[in-house]
Amino acid sequence: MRKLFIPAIILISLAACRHAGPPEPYGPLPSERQLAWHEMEYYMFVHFTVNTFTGKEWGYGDEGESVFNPSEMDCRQWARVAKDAGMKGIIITAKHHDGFCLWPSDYTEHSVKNSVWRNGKGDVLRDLREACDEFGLKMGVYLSPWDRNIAVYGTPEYLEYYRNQLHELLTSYGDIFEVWFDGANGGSGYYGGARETRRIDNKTYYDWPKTHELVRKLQPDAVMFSDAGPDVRWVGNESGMGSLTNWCLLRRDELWPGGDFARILGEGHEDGNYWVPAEVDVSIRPGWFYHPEEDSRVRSPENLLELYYSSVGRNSNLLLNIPPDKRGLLHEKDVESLLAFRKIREREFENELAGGKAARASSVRGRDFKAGNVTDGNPDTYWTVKDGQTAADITIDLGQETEVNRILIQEYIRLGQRVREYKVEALSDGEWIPLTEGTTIGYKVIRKFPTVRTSRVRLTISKSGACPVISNIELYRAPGE
Ligand code: FUL
Repeated sequence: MRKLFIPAIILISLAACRHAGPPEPYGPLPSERQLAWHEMEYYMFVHFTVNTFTGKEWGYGDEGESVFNPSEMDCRQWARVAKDAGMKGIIITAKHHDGFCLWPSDYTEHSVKNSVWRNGKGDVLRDLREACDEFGLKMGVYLSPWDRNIAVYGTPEYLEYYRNQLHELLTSYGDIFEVWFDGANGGSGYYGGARETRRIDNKTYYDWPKTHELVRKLQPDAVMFSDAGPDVRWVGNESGMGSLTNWCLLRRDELWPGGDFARILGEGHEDGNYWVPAEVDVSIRPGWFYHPEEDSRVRSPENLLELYYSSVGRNSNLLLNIPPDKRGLLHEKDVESLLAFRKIREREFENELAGGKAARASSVRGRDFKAGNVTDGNPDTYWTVKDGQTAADITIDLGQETEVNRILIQEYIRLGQRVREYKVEALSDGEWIPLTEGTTIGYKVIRKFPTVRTSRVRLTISKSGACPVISNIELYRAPGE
């Protein structure tokens, strides 16, 4: 009897262990379209319009269509460069504040159709679609809500105009991954000849919910960006800086595009009731549009790498603007810097040291959620602990003394964003020494620290909204330091 009884207990507890189910989701969760967006990480912004030819940043709206005349227009060059740079998509200013449309819109005369470029038969959006398809890139559109050209701007009629244009863009150019709604509204403009200042109420004028509905209907897989989402939020600055504390969560109903929310947008809201992650938009040059006098002020590859750490490394996507010049080409200086940035980025993350290495945790929820899941290279497996445990640690055993100076950590965000405080330490001469510490993790953080020689690296999560769920940890020895 006794002999039978003991194995039965073991069997029962083994079975319980094996069948421990996944934790319940915690808080707001990302949609499938947002999950796909997170994985985009790094893509190109293209600012191109009459400003490229007039030298302005904000066209007044009275520019003649003939001004737009790129001499060597080639969207394939943009796409090839984006691909070679390691980017996954391109978002284009289909219409900037000046109101000039890069596609032959049926709703205005102020577009490429009345330019001399290709005798009015050109369509930048069509060219870009073909180029993106050829190079395996996703495509996104920016359609400025502020329009300084059109007479009806400021009236309800404009909203119909704006939605008609959105309808054209979202039905004529294939799958769109992101629709970009700018919050800028400056006031003065041409407005069909009125040449006056028009003020609108950012909060109410655009009736955003109706526009959002239209986008959802026409392109259900597209995310919508604005200061306040609904799917992706502005990071609150244009200098390339993601916030160190960065919740993918937002009380988005309290905010609206163009409102004064820069500080909130950096961190998001820990108690936000929607998943609205941050996107860092920044230009490779001082301006958003091409100006020859800025040719000497293109960001260096090293500077771009810093931007990468302060955006992708801080749980944000990086939307990097590379403005085409008057030829309609990305300028040689920008291309050179961009491609060199790819090289140094690849060198930075060349040697992943944790992959396949053993890991041990302070506790484990069950067999399916073991510590080793963080080093198995599979984004669908994760380490987690029992419900109610909001502090835990996990140690990666590198097997031998190894130099390390970067750590990459990812939460399994399908179950929500949880971690509020963590630290990373290394075992050195029998003692745990601090390497780095932080607050939020989310989709991804990458942290730098001075090179250390160690055989073990430990991540300790000291505060978490619910049991932490970590899908991936990577360690690197980047050159230098
Ligand atoms: C701002 C605009 O005013 C700039 O011209 C640029 O398009 C930038 C991305 O957004 O709000």
